Amino acid sequence: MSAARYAAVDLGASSGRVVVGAVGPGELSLTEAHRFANRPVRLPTGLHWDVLDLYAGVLDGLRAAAEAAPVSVGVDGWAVDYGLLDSGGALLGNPHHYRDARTEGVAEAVRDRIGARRLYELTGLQFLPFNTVFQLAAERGAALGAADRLLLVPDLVNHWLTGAVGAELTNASTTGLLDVRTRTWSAELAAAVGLPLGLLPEPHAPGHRLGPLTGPAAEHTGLGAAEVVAVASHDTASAVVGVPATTASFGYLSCGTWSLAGLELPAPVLTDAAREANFTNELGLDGTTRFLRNIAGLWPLQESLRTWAAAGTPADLTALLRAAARAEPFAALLDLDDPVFLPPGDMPARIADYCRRTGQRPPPDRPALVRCVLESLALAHRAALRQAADLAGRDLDVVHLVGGGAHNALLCRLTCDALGLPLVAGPVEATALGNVLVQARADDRLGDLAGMRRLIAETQPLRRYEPEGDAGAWTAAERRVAELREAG
Ligand code: LFR
Repeated sequence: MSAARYAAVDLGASSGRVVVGAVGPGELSLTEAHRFANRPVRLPTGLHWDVLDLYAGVLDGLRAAAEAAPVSVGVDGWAVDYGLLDSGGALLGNPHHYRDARTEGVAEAVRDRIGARRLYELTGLQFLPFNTVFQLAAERGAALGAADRLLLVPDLVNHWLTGAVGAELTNASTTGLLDVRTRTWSAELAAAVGLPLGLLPEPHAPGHRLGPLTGPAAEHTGLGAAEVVAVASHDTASAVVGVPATTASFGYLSCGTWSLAGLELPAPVLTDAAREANFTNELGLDGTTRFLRNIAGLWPLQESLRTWAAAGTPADLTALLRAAARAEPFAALLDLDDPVFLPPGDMPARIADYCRRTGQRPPPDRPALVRCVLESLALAHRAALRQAADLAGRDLDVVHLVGGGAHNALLCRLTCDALGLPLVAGPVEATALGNVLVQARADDRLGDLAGMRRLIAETQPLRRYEPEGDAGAWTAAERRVAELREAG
């Protein structure tokens, strides 16, 4: 059987891209067809996504992918954000960006009104101010009143490509509106934020066929013969599919703009301890639970690079990472859960302010700042994975770090040492691979999740790290971060 091709659309917070995956017996490879910028726009109404520009990028990408004659198309993207459509199908305004400040205060008020315990019992979700349920409570203006449908961003793209209306489950599970036990929308929670339940479309699982590309999408791309298949449309869910695990006792770090640190479990953990530790139970492929926690990830570093570039003094990241590897260890540390690191802005200034506020010397130069950010991230990885294992009653024998962070050898080294566990770095493209493999399975080319992962492990370049260095220094640093958190 020769290889078949699938087009994966992956929408990220700073860029989107379309890749073509080739899948055959013992064969799995990706070729990028098109990459485009995702530039959020600040309007008087807040921080928005330019979703039409993104969709234009998707169409151009699919047109470029058409040459490879893909059997199907799958779309994944970041979670929680949504578009509202009126009864004629028109988009009611540009979707808000989850880093917009409109949920400030609102999220806490809604949580306190419903009760943190009740929310967790129903949804199993970590408290993040931008969960869809809180964004809806913060909706101003007339859009919600005029809305007939709410579609999460990948579902919106699928709708424009095919006309189909639906809610893919892995992404629906991030909204704070899905009942974690029944996997249906919670009437109680929709009512609590004044959302008519009818706005939420019927959920479907990854692998569901949505139909062929139609209308302008088919015309523009030349892909009228291809079908759109729902993949694990939450990018993190696709990334977890793309983890090349070969044993059951693995932890994962999906590390890009965010780091998502956790375990794959057969069922949610809904204990008070899991809620208090702010762990989430999002849905994965084949009914699995993604028991994980959000960590700031590479965002503080990316925002620092952006700030320097905007000031006309861009950094050479490769040289900077080399210098950071030689910088003084544990000079300053950050609690990356501190809300000051969430919104866009001048991150180096914020890091310096944070250090002053917590009685630490601000990093004196860029390498020191990068060292501080990456050590803090490694410590957050350690804390989250150890806590996940503890809460789920599991032992870990290996950690997989997938996503863009796998490129960053210093981060991988620091994370491996902080955790004191073997770490397998890669694939960088775990999300796109997970997207492609779910399509290949819908095309009857693959079997279970373990088989998909075996194919990734056999075909993708991976790098293994073994822990080195002074374990005691990491324990001491962990204690310092805990103290910073308590003091903050
Ligand atoms: C990662 C991610 C996270 C989600 C955050 C916001 O790209 O999807 O899983 O919490 O973005 O949507």
